[in-house]
Amino acid sequence: MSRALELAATPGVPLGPNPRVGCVLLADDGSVVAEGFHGGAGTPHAEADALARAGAAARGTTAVVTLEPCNHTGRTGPCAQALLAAGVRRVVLAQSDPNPVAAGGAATLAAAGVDVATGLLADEARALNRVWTFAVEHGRPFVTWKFATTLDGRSAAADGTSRWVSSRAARLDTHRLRALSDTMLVGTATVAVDDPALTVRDEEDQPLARQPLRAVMGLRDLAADRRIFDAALAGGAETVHLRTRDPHVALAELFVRDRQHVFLEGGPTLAAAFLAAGLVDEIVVYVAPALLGAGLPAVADLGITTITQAFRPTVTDITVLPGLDGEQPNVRLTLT
Ligand code: AOF
Ligand code: ZN
Repeated sequence: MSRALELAATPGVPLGPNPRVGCVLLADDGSVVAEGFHGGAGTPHAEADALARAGAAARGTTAVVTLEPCNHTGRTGPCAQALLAAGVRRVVLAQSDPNPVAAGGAATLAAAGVDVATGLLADEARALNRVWTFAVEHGRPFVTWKFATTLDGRSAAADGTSRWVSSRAARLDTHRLRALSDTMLVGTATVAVDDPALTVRDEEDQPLARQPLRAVMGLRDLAADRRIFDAALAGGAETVHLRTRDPHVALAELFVRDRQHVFLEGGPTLAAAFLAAGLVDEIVVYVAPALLGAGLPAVADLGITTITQAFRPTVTDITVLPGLDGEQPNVRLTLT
């Protein structure tokens, strides 16, 4: 199963909307007959990939697979049927499929007389597909709220300027994290005031080939000349204006568009709305060694009036980002 997890994590597989899955076919003596992995939506599932490589040698083998074999015909055929047709005798799987459309393969296989064992390295398999699992189980995208702050909790100066609170190293790190999401989301006020391009760029400031969806939410009309609407600037990245103030509605609309990981980038009103709705699943904050004394907070009023009401997320990582070109280091905190 460790090997199947490695196969699932094969580099270069495009991000979402499908999970990463690996499969190893074993002979009775424990030797590997064939290996396979899923290369992204529309390509063969991991089991089908391994079965194709094994050919007739698949008969009588044990299939070790990181996700419950699917039981449905989606973009490709059902893996449970393919395993049966190939004569696989035993299936060992890690994570049960949380997707109700595809689930049921374990029961189908067992009913046909295949010996099925579930749960081996299930935590590792869930962690590998953390965002996909979350989105399927909750019926909405996973939300990462990212902000940059000074030592005294300011994300912009009193005149609204925020270029740049954090260091170049921190901004490069932000682009790396943006690229791991499938959607960047800001409020209409941020687009009107800051006019961000919301593109993902490399160290040479060139747009990456794959750009996350650029989403803006809020009721305010936006001028067409805002940089977020400039497709040429972003290597063809799409933009959507969600005409709602309700985070639940916005996430529902994004989920319908197969979005699984929203990178929420402000501003303070939008962040407060998501926090108040309990819709922030992870926080990434860049702390810069700067003091403003006055200025705009990262998040608007949450209605908290006394210290016992403080929102206290759990720190999962602290990383120092060394300064580039003589800049001071910044600190990145990750919290859930
Ligand atoms: C498997 N093996 O390798 C994967 C599975 O649209 P489709 O046909 O690609 O189906 C996608 C769904 O199938 C996905 O949401 C998940 O439930 C399951 N993925 N199942 O047996 C695989 N990638
Ligand atoms: Zn399948």
